[in-house]
Amino acid sequence: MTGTLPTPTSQELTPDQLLDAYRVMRTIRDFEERVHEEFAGGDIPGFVHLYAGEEASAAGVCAHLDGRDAIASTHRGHGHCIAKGVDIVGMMAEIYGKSTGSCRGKGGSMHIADLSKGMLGANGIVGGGPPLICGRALASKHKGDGGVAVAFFGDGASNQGTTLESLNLATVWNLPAIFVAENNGYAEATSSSWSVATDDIADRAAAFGMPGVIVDGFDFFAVHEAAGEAVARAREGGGPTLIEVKFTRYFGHFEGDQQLYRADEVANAREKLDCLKRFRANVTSGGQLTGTQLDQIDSEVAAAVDEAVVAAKAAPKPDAADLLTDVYVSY
Ligand SMILES: Cc1ncc(C[n+]2csc(CCOP(=O)(O)OP(=O)(O)O)c2C)c(N)n1
Ligand SMILES: [Mg+2]
Repeated sequence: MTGTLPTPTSQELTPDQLLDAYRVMRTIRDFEERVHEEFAGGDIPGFVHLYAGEEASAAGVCAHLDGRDAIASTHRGHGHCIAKGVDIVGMMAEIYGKSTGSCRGKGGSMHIADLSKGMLGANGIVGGGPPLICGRALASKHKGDGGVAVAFFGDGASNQGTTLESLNLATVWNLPAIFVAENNGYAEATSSSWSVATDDIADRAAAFGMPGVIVDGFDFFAVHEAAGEAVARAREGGGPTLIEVKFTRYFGHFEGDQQLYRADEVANAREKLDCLKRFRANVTSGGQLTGTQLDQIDSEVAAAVDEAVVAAKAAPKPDAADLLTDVYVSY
């Protein structure tokens, strides 16, 4: 049941939904471009993996989710957090390791979580998210709360046993689960053409008895349509789906990666495939939105990201006394 869907258009969404989608993608892009600059300045501790270029995946999937739903993310998690509604002021402070951060500065970039938003966490364990969402989806199924759970994971993570076991369990338990394989062509510096046994990750869906679809990850509308079908099926008790989203990440695997394993693919993608440019062309040529409306969002987002950085820099670090707080969950 693997297939590629026809390219949908902006006609199916209201102007407000289009504005929301654009704001999410623009916020992710600006946030990531700014973290890239700030990291180079040397004030951000730890490892940072940026999501720029992949915005349409997080935005297209999370547009269908609400307060009942949860997502599990990856080490490249900022975009997933933003698309699920996590506050960027708290996120930026977290990345700076400050006490006002989403996890009080103790997690950093790779561990941002906000359970109040259904964001179960970025995750330093490659393949860590799929088992988590099986648990969350099983809980929703038993509670009958209509919730779905989504795991975003990379092409590298698609080879992990945890991911393959989760795909199996999701079908065996008929879970309201969605697996979004974000195939950016590399796991660190290793090309997926070397490491993934099938041409397409979506082909693996058949082995686990679920539908598998491939979408152009530079096209918000393609992701949105595929995710809409998967979420509707999951909510109706129709079980899990595997969606493979193909695109290119714009920055290195981590900040500091020299990227000796690739040449001009980023410049080409930024110029010819970019999801924000395509979205703008689509909605303005179709007459749903004007360039002025989008420019307005650009300015608001730029100001909001700037404020988040200023606040993060000014915020205090956690105290030594905070070391032993939040270690155990209390019920
Ligand atoms: C279990 C585990 N093995 C290895 C690593 C080291 N590691 C961190 S990111 C990464 C590559 C992940 O590639 P992919 O899943 O394609 O995600 P991408 O970075 O491309 O978004 C690896 C091997 C890890 N963090 N966890
Ligand atoms: Mg990858």
